[in-house]
Formats: sequence, C-alpha cells, structure tokens
Amino acid sequence: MLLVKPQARLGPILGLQRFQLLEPLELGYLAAALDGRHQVRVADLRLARDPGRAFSTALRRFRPQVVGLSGYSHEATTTKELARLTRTALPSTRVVVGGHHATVAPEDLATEHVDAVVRGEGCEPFRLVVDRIAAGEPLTGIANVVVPGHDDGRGGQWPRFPDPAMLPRPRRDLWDWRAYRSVWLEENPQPWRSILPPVAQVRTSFGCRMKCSFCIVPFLCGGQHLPRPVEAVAAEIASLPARHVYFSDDENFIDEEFAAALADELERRGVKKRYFAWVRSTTVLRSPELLRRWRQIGLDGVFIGFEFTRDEELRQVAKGGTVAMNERALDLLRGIGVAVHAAFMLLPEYSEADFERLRRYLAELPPVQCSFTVCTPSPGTPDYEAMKPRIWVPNPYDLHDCMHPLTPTRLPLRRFCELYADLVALGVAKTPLRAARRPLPPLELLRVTMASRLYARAYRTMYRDYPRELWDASSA
Ligand code: B12
Ligand code: SF4
Repeated sequence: MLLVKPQARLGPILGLQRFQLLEPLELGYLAAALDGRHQVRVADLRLARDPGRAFSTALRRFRPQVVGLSGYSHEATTTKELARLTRTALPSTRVVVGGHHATVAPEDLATEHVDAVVRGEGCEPFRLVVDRIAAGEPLTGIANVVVPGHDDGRGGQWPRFPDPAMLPRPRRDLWDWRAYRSVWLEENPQPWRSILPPVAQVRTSFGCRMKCSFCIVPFLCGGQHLPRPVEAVAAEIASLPARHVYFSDDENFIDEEFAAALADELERRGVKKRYFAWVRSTTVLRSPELLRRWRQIGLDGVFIGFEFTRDEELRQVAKGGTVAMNERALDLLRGIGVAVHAAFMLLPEYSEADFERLRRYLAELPPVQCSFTVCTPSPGTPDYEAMKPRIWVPNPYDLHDCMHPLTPTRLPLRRFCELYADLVALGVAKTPLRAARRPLPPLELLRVTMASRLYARAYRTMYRDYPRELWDASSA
C-alpha cells in the first residue's frame, strides 16, 4: 500500500513550506488503522525535488496494490493526475482518494481513474475499503465512501466525525521525523536556541463550538468539540522524539476541563516539550489561568484568528468577539510570555484605503507575527454556491488555498497582489523573534530571512496563476 501526500503548485504555499512543513499526520493515521495487516509505505512528495518522478519511481519500485492519495482542494488537479498516472503504470492497482477536498467536493475526484473517494475522517472507511479490496468484494455501500459511477455517498449529509477514542495512534515510523520543521515562535527566545527545529504534529481534539460564517469547521463537526481521551494524547506526546509539538486542533483550549486535564497528565508523566496551539481570543480572556497553566508546561506560541480590524466586519462573519478583545488577549498572552501569531483576512472588495487601514493597524501592534488570507467560502457550503456565479477563474479548486481571490477584486488584480505582498512582508517583520533581539543560530536566521523574502515575492506574483486577461482586471 502506498500512501501519498502531493506537492502543492501554488507559490504562496511553496513559500510557506520553506519555514513550515509538518508531518503527513493523516497518512500516519490511515496506516495505523490497518493494524499492521498490510505493508505500507508513505511517499511525501513535498520532500521531493521532482515530485512527478519521485511518484513514478515509488510506483515502479514498490508496485503497490493500493494507492491512497490525500489532498486539499488546491491539490485537486494534482491528485487526479496522480490517480491517472497510477492507472496507466499499474492498471490493476486500486486507487483510493481522501483528504479535505474529498470531504467537501467528492464529485470532483470521482474520475474514471479512482476506485473510491473517502469523505471525512478516514481510518474506519479506509480499513473497510482495504478489507473489501483484499477480499475481492465491491466497494459500494460503505458509509462516507463514494464509488465513482455508483453513488455520490453524500445524501445531503456531512460525514460525522467518529468517537475520537476509536482513533489509533498515528504511525510515525513511516517517515523521518527530522524532515519536518517549523519556525518556532517565542516571545523571549533563549540566545542561540534553534528557530527552525524539527516539529511533530499532534491532534488532541476535533471541531469547535463556534459558528464563524466563513469557516468550514462547523460543517465538519456539527458544532461539537470532540476531545480525544486525555491518556491517549499524553501517551502519544510522551512517545515523540521531537521536542516541539504543533497541535493541529481547530481550537485547543475551548474545552477548559479537557485542556486542564491534559496539562495535568503531561506534567504527571514528566513530559517536557514545547507547544504551539490554536486558540480564540475569547477563550484566552475567559480562561487566562488555563493559558498560564499551559505556559508553565511549555506553551510557547499561539495562533489567533484576529480576522478583521473593525467590529462591524467581525459581526458580519459571526466571529463572536471584538477588535478590543483580540488586543486584550494579545496583551495578556505577551504578559505571560506566550508569543502570538495573528491571522487576518482580506476581502476581494478591499480598496487602497482598506489596505492602508490594515497597514496602519499592524504598524501599531506590539511584536506579533501576522499572516493574511483572503476570506473564501469552502466548496460544499451554501456560501460557496452563492459565490459561484461570481467566480472569475475556470479552475477555482486549483486556486482554493484561501490566498487567491476567487471573485473579482475591486483593485486591479496585480495591484491587489502588490499590496497583499506588502502586508505579508510587514507581518513577517513584526515577529517577536526579531523584536527580542537575541542572538540566533546564523544559518537558520539566513535560511528564514531568505525564505521570508521569497514568501512575500510569491504573493506579489500570485496574479500569474490567473488567465492573462485577468492580470489587470478588476470589478471596478
Ligand atoms: C493543522 C492544519 C494546517 C497545518 C498543517 C497542515 C499539514 N498537514 O501540513 C498548517 C498550519 C501548516 C496548514 C496549512 C494550510 N492549510 Co490547513 N488546516 C489544518 C487543520 C486545522 C487540520 C488539518 C490536520 O492536520 N488534521 C489532522 C489530520 C490527521 O486530519 P486530516 O488531514 O483531516 O486527515 C483525515 C481525513 O481527511 C482523512 N484523509 C486524509 N487524507 C486521506 C487519504 C485517504 C486515501 C483516505 C482514505 C482518507 C484521508 O483521514 C485522515 C485521518 O483522520 C484543517 C481544518 C480541519 N479541521 O480539517 C485546516 C485545512 C485543512 N487547511 C486548509 C488550508 C486552505 C491550508 C493552507 C492552504 C492555508 C494557507 N492559506 O496557508 C495551508 C496549506 C498547506 C499545504 N501544504 O497544503 C483548509 C483546506 C481547505 C480545502 N478545501 O482544501 C482547511 C480545511 C482549513 C480551512 N481554511 O478551511 N493547515
Ligand atoms: S472559532 Fe475558529 S475553528 Fe471555530 S468556527 Fe470560528 S474560525 Fe472556525
């Protein structure tokens, strides 16, 4: 069995990967679900210089009976191409596709080269699909599995996440953990401490109780936050060779009881790691003691969706917080030594004045790392359907990385990208790592500085991913 994570094509994502490349955790979960009954290899094409060649070589050398492809929406075309390549090279090999794009737009992946499309959490359905393949039985009739040409498996329903207690511990023996690194955000880094350490990815829970209108998570989790058993998470973290842990939860602290119990259990086991988590500013303000507790056991940084700089905009997307709350949470976290990554959203309708307003706002913030996406409804949601008539590109899935505007920009696209790139550069420059003025490992610093430049440049040239006639087009 060959499990594959494709390489992205879009410049901003390739740019991001230069300072943040996390483990293919989804593939580790799927492999673990098979319970050692099959020989499994992982091909993470993000690590390959020539991903197409690496994939063909893996097919030729390993000759898998099943190929499992994972993919986000912006990887849709690549995923379909990998399925086609498999079919051409190994006609009897079965191709199973899963991942986020399969969940939100299964019909897009249900091509002639694909045998099954798995929606939602994949462990149980993948195990059942593989069992059926091994037994030579048809793949129809498995919950959350779409068989091209048979049914679309949707029935109007979003797949429900299973009981997290049923999830296996992901198999990390299938890759070299040292290959996965992230810029490590800290408010007061120790002199010479690595800023690009190897990082493990751990999911402690799934979902979120909030219903921000731009977010896919409420559709995926039905408004529920589902924590894994505390002991299982703590045991997994304790077993990691990496010292740094990036949590891939949607919101790590929204269930205070769970988060406090996990902190206690990690401490009881004597686990000494550094952590990075995602949190809402409202959670920080509601539970400052919890954040202090996590700081004590190793929380270095958090990602907060600031989203907008005006309350009116926050209200429109039902964020459930205000600009003042974001700022108070930032102060509180910095006060306890936790660094903040603030994520903002742009709208395609933004004018020069809106960009200027955002630039001024950022300039006045204390040290905080910032990033920017374009507010883009997810495929499969009513908002996406409503947006469809205005989509201005022939291949919207390929540009669905929440960075490429999918509807016409008010400013000429090239100008939008220029101003976007300026914000990205400003956001990177505000990082607490720089503000702390501590000596940092010179080679890593050079690598991160070069990567930051290339990252901003990728935004500046993003308009080239659009048909040429749109480069200077606008809605105005
Ligand atoms: C953590 C996270 C990240 C992390 C780590 C991602 C990584 N793996 O490298 C970081 C911060 C780096 C990141 C970056 C990005 N992310 Co992100 N991320 C998430 C988040 C919160 C969790 C994903 C995760 O790791 N889950 C843990 C693993 C174990 O679960 P999983 O990936 O869902 O896999 C399960 C199933 O999908 C299924 N499955 C997966 N693959 C396969 C394959 C087969 C064969 C089968 C059968 C099943 C199967 O089974 C798996 C096991 O449970 C999700 C939101 C969410 N709740 O899903 C967004 C999300 C996936 N990200 C998203 C996006 C857009 C991005 C970025 C493009 C954002 C950006 N603008 O920079 C980049 C792209 C990175 C890349 N290289 O492609 C979108 C994807 C939207 C879409 N329609 O594709 C999501 C859904 C959030 C959103 N905004 O809507 N992300
Ligand atoms: S708080 Fe975050 S994860 Fe929860 S619905 Fe809002 S944006 Fe999505």
